[in-house]
Amino acid sequence: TSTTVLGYPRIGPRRELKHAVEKYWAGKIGADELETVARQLRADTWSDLADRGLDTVPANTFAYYDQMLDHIQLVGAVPARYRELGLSALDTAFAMARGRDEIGALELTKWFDTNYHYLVPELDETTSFALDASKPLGDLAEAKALGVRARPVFIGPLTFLLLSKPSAGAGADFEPIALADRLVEAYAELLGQLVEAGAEWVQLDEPAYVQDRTADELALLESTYRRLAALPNRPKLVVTTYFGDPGDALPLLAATDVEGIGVDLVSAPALVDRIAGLPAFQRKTLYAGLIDGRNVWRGDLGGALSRATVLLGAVGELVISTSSSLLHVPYDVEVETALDPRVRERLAFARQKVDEVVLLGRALRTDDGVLADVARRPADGVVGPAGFGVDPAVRARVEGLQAADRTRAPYGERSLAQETLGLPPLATTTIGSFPQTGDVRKARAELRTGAITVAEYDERMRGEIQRVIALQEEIGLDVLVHGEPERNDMVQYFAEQLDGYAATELGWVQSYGSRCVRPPILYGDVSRPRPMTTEWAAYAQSLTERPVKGMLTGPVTMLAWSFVRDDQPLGVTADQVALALRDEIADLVAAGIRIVQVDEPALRELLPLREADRKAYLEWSVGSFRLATGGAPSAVQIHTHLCYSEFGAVIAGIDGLDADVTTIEAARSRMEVLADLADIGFHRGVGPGVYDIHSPRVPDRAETQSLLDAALNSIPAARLWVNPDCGLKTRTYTEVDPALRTLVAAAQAARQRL
Ligand code: THG
Ligand code: ZN
Repeated sequence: TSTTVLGYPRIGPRRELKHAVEKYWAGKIGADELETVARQLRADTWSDLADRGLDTVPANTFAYYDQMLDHIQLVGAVPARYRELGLSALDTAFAMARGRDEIGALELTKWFDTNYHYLVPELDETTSFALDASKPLGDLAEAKALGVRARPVFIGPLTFLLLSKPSAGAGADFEPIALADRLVEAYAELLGQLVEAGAEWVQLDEPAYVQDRTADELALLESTYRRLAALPNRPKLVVTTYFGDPGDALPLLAATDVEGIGVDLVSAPALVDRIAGLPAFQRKTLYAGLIDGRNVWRGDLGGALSRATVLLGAVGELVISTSSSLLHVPYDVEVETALDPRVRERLAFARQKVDEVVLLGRALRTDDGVLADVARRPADGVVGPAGFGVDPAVRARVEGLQAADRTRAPYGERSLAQETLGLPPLATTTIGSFPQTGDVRKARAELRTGAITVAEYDERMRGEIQRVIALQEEIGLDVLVHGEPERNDMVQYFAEQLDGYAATELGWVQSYGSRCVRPPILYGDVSRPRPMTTEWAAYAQSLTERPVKGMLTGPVTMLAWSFVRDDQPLGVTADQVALALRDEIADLVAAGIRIVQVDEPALRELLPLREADRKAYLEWSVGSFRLATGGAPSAVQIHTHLCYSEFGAVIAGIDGLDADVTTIEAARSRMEVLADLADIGFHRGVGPGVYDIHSPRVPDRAETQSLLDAALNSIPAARLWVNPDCGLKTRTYTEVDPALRTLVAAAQAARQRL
């Protein structure tokens, strides 16, 4: 038995990489200094992992921006428009990641069902691969100099192709997977170079095979790995899947001559029995993902030990490992000194997970008492029997829920009752946040450090709200917002106010490139000790005759962007959050708010990777939204907002939310989502964004008008709303002010023509 992990965070325990990369972009440091920071981070990571007792460590998991981006350069698949810039390799990578001058960036999209985002390779018939292995070879040399045994990690050829998209110039029938033969040649060359450089094992990640795959794609997996395994001069290969069950891919892989197979036994514990039933595993090294790589709870070491013991008898060699790369969890829980110790003792971040892997390895290898200790350790990620985090009232309330709690009056009845709002056709609004000015950020920082009192802070926020309301009235918007100056992040803000949630100080996780998030930790039963948003909303409403929207984050998004307890179904946890929101809506209504928006930008994100699991997901996720909003009187208009595109797969779910108005990202995709909505007979209010706020460009009148006309083609004016794509938080007033005036003018002109 030996021990390893599949991958490790790279941003640095204090976000050193983020800071260095952003300084490089700003021209404050050169490439040499950036490279020095990176080399030090790699060395620190490898030394720490080896010191903690891992037998082998992953290499090539470091990336300045994204591992997929590095892989594009490794196999020489850089699109011509970036190659032609004639930049250094580093600057070419950053050009692909961020765009440069007139040239846009590669598309960014979610890495499976995690919160990490990767850059999407663009391939076509003319793509010819050309290997440049300097980065992994450099890693190997660095690790060797430190005296650690490193295992280079790469995205596997098929996952690389399956996650790619055809470039704009590709033929209509072109699919990236057609390039498999060509790409495998590059991998063959890569493996040759790695074995020459002394790599004993190489890890090839094929997580695309935990998603539904066609028979052809499955056959390609087997033939590809037969080919690679047949190479005369190569390191040992371990092919890993994670985030789910590889299903039919498992026996196919086992039938090839690759030496190792890695599986995620946390998300798919039933794999233990399947592996024990496959004789081919008697000749394999199993990389057993027994410690959760993507959630933050201390592992159930007793359970892991008994699974490992079953596997010991069923496989040739056993390597204890994590279920996935540790990229998805923060570095170290030890530094979180402000966390309630009763929460902290249940947590394991990346460093603690390494310790768990090492401990399991020792327990299996020796009989020095560790084994008994480990076996006795209880499962975590659960609220304790001692009662901490348990709220009997919340549990009873969830158990007592009825179908009627999730059902409002029929839409026709509601829309009649909502006529009292007096809104025109093509009503204009915004998504909620206004630009976060330097003053607003300064006030938050000063409150944190104690430089200003709460009263002074509240006064400044009221001043900001007053300004934002006056501006919206002057611009002529119909439904106003208070602008959310008091909110840092739409999930964090509510998590801080709910019981059952904890926050970290340094628990950063990479989201994309240099951007990080600090997901709150949902550890116990959730409840709302007091109203969360009513004061701000009521204050804003007191300043205007026009309706002001109350703004809440929906239950699904509250889970998707947090680390969530795993001792009960997500649907139960979502219902607990939903009840807190339901009470908040009741308070908002009592305070005179007539429109409430419940945002669910992450509805698409938690969608299960396999079709078979999606129905159940949509049932609980949509159900929790309906529970949150189901208590609103008919005259109260419920809005929701969705973004991050690819709505196709959840379109029925969007309908199921039963919101009176749905605002949705659409400007970039030229209103494609409207056709999907029409297909399912969506008949409530829709606000497809006519202003793309993800770009600093201020759209002109003609552009806004043409998007609005496109929308009017599929939605009648009475149900069509006119609004930006998303919140305005990341934009500046110099962009937002003219863009909103253009938006209102376009709506007014269209009304004239009705
Ligand atoms: N909030 C949360 N999670 C999210 C998003 C969000 N996950 C998905 C998506 N949106 C990710 N997008 C971003 C966008 C910006 C940043 C991070 C993720 C970002 N982060 C700051 C940084 O890295 O400098 C830190 C922000 C902070 O100080 O809290 O800019 O909207 N929860
Ligand atoms: Zn949005």
